Amino acid sequence: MSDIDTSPRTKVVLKTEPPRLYKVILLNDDYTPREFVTKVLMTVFRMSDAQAYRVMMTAHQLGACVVAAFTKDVAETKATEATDMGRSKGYPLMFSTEPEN
Ligand code: TYC
Repeated sequence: MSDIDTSPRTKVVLKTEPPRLYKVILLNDDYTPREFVTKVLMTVFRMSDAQAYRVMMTAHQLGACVVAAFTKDVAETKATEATDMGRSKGYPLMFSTEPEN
């Protein structure tokens, strides 16, 4: 047997951070019909009618409402899809994204 010590002297510590989440925010406007906003929330964010109505009314009354949080890609895709549904009908409906924390 050799006298050479071949045991590793460095310890590898694996650190994985959970992915940063991004909020999707619904912004109020004066033109998009309430029922249409509710329908978009149900379609894109899979909310119940009651949930979607509550989120829509919160944005209507306060100016904006957090819809949900997702990974960056998913948040941006959903915000674009929801904004485009309004644009396709000529409405200024707007969804934005921002990092959580
Ligand atoms: N304020 C709009 C109206 O009175 C309805 C509306 C609610 C639009 C929420 C956008 O994010 C919104 N018709």
